Amino acid sequence: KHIGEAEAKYQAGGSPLADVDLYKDSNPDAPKMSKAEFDKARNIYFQRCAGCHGVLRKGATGKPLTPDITLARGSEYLKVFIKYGSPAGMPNWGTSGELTDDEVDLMARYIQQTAPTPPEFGMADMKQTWKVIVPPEQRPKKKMNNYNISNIFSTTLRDSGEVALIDGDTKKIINIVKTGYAVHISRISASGRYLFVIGRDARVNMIDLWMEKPDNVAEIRIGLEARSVDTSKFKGYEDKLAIAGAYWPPQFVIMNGDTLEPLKIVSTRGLTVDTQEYHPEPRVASIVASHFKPEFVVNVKETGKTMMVDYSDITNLKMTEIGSARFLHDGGWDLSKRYFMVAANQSNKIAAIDAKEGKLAGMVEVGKIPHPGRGANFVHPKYGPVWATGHLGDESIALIGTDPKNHKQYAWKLVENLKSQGGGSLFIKTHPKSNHLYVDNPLHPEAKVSQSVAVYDLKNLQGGYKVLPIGDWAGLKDDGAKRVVQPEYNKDGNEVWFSVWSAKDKESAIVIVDDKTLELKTVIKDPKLITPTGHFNVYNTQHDVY
Ligand code: DHE
Repeated sequence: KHIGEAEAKYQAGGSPLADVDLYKDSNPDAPKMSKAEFDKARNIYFQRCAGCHGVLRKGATGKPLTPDITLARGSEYLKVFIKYGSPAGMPNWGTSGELTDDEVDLMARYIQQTAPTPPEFGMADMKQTWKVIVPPEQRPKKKMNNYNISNIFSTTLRDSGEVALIDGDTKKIINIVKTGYAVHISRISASGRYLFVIGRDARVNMIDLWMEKPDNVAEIRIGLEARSVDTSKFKGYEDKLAIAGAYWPPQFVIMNGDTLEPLKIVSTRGLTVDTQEYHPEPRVASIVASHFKPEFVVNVKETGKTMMVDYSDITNLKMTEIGSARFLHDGGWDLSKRYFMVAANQSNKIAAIDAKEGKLAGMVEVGKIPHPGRGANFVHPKYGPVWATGHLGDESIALIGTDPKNHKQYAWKLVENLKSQGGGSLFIKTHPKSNHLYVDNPLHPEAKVSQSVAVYDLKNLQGGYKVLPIGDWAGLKDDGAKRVVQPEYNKDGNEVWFSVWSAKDKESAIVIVDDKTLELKTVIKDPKLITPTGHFNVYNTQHDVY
């Protein structure tokens, strides 16, 4: 199996646009399709193909598939490509059994039609979906429960469209909260009171952790498909504003931090950083809130630009546009929280964005398809503060120097490469109180690797890694995929939590490891823990500890 395929399958996670009824009369030059055939193909396209090839099929990490190109190739050629895949990363949808020959034929005809354009989603649409479930004046004036809320974990239950709030002290489920579908991330307001989550379907939920039983207090849809949300953290603006970014339409929206009332929508359509050509659908990837200025750091995938959005005056909105490389995806702060390290994943680079000066501090060539999550920060005996990322496309762990003041010669350089279990890594994590660095490999083709995690001793990085069989430790009753996803520490930094993620009809679990002994501490199992993926500790997320 070639590496690009893991990346392509990862991007084929399914889009809510699959359910939007879009039918265009077929292109007169394209092979004929009935409406029923078109609808079926459109659904498959948004489930499997749009992640790489784009909603409008203009190309992103995958090649463009507009009719000017596909008609010239012709049905027979396209069918072979779809069925058998290509070494460049196109999955073998036919021979892998995921599409039948009839479906391969259908898709070959579909991509010769003009791509249907999904509708826009503006202020009126947002307002229609906006609900204040508990208005601010009816909310508690103080914390009404006995939970140690800074050690709560918000765990995505991907396929059930919920998050589980789990008490990090007792390991008991506090509540299962209804949210959008396949919540991508959880973020915490500056005060630590409010939890914000966003579903793939662009539904944002705001949960009040002060309620006797923490639950939703507001909700809105900000588009048709999305991945990112955050809230204002600069002094004087704590809990004041929220922001969410959409994949479709390509835009972000600034909202009231109390109620989610939408205030200002900004389009990200524009020119790419390198060839400076117009791109019709630059998706909003990671968003973080700056600690240095009243700014949101908004990373735009297809244009390869980071927008520093000044929220101090949203009527006269000022934005600094920092160009780096395509295609910006995920990232996290360095140890000082001044530099945002963002993966330009198809360029195999990490860009360091200086949030204090509002400019590009450096670009570092790393391994194939860096995928840090938020990355991992620690102090290296020789290189000083470093930030680390794993990769989807190879087995390297890149350590990058992040201290231009006291370790100038190493700043924004790849100072060391560690070897891990293999590619297919999504997340890496450490904690200021820990001597360990954990690296997952949920997309590795071998079960032995995808069901385990590698741990390095920060005091002896050259000593290699130890493998913890997290999937086995879960002791699940059926033989699911058991992909081990996302190491996350508790507040004290002495436990590490992992999701053991199997399909929705199979048992999944959360496995907790004692960080000192690297032994199993607890397994959380519950019939309600359906497809757990990301999990976010309140304190560590609130303070950007990673
Ligand atoms: Fe993610 C972070 C997009 C697939 C779990 N993911 C992110 C971010 C983006 C993103 C833009 C950064 C958000 C931020 O910091 O503001 N993810 C995408 C995709 O486009 C992609 C490739 C394909 C898709 O169809 O969604 C994708 N992601 C996945 C998965 O398959 C995962 C494992 C499970 C799932 O939800 O489907 C997954 N992504 C996560 C998690 C984070 C994340 C847990 C947050 C990591 C963190 O530590 O901050």
